[in-house]
Amino acid sequence: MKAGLAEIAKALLGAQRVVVLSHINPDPDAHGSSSALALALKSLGKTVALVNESGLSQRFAWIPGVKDLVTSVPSGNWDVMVCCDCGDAKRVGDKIKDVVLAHPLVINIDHHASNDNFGRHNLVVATASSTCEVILELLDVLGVTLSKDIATCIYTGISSDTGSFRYSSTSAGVFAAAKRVVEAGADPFSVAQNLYARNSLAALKLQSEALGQLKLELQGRVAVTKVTYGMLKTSGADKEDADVMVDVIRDIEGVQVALLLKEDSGFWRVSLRSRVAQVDVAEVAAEFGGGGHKAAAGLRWRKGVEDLMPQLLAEIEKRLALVR
Ligand SMILES: [Mn+2]
Repeated sequence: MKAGLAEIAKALLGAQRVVVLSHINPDPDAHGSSSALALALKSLGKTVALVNESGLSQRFAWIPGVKDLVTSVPSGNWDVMVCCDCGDAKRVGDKIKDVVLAHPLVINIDHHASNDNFGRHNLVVATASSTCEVILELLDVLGVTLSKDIATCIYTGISSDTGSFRYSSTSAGVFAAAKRVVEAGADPFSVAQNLYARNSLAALKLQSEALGQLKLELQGRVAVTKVTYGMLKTSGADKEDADVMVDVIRDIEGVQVALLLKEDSGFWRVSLRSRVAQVDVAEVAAEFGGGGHKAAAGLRWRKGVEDLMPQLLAEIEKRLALVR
């Protein structure tokens, strides 16, 4: 059994009132893992608050259990706080972070290699495809029966964090976990429709605008584009519609690293993707205060992007020099 698993199960079984959190701007793995755990704990008779500081966006409203989500920790005494898919405590959001840091019993369940083990108990499995895959192991130790809803949550996080079973994290264990949750009632077709086949026209217009801005750097090995507020306005798309752009430009033949610069209120949000082992974008992002995974990472930049780009490209170039 993985280190941390038994003590986390013990802490959760001994608790009555549990807060389950996930990171701001939640992706399907954040929603899926936290919702699966919340549903599981409820099935064991616990009182559960499912909390996300950013709240629920309509595009993910189909994920089971998310309708119960609230944006701050409800008052009262909570025995345990569980953070799902958060590389560090700040990821829960600026307001909730202090509540988490002040709590004596924080459980940290994650798969980011950069995780700083901020919990009292930590279950960080960097080889796992997704936090949902880790949660599935925990549910077994908790003795939870997989309902169709729990299974759907877990399948959703695994599918999304593996890029629909395409990324290098797609191990035999991923398929074993997927098999189990499909047998328990998760429907791959309906999850795929919800995750990948609900693009709005506005999102496609934004993509076309962002592709118009595409630049190839370092002899075509780095693709860069940006999404400004102006582009969101003219296309009618929302901020989340921009996120997928970085994966689109990463998949251009010959591109090894992709960068997407998104304008936010007072800062730039930069998404980094790598297709080569020599360029660990979590490491690159960490140079600028960010973090993430080897192949997918992010950072925030408070100054102009004109300052950032040369520095960022220099860090990437150093690492690309190691690629044959
Ligand atoms: Mn994840």
